Amino acid sequence: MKLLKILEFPDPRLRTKAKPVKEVTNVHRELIDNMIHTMYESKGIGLAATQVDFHERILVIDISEERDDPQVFINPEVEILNKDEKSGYEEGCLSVPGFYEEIIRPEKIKVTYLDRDGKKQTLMPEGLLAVVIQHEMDHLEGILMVDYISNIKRQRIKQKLQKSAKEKLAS
Ligand code: QAP
Ligand code: CO
Repeated sequence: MKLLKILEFPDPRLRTKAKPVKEVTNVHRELIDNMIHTMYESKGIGLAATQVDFHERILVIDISEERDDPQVFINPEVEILNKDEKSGYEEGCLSVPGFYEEIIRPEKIKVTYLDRDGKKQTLMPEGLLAVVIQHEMDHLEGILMVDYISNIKRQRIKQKLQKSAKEKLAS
């Protein structure tokens, strides 16, 4: 298994819109295994292919306490079941390390996707899983958590991350 490099905000590659997976192949399955490994090593609960600079529509998520229940979503599509029911959650992002912000999103969604065998699946997730799916699907559109917060806060986060990236390069 390979540890993949996770792109960090404001890397412009995070703004790439991912293309649908035409057919789930072993190349995809190998990437998925590496993404799951990378998510666990980084103590994450979700990772989108965009974040590891692969621009096809793939997500991996594990919200289990035991970290032994990886879920794979290929070509996910979300339907918002109730536009008026929203809730806030303190979100983090492996591409925005060290920062957490409350983001308001719809609560009730239905997700249709392919699993790692290319089989079509449907899910009506609740709570954290619904939040993480929406957060990760944003990545496939080139949208980041920081796009939902004020410009001033986003600028501050950008400066701090650029500063630590520079320090890491120099060390
Ligand atoms: C998305 O994000 C998410 O800053 C997944 O230093 C997370 O796994 C959606 C992480 C929470 C909703 C709620 C972040 C790890 C992990 C950090 C993650 C960090 C280390 C983020
Ligand atoms: Co993220």
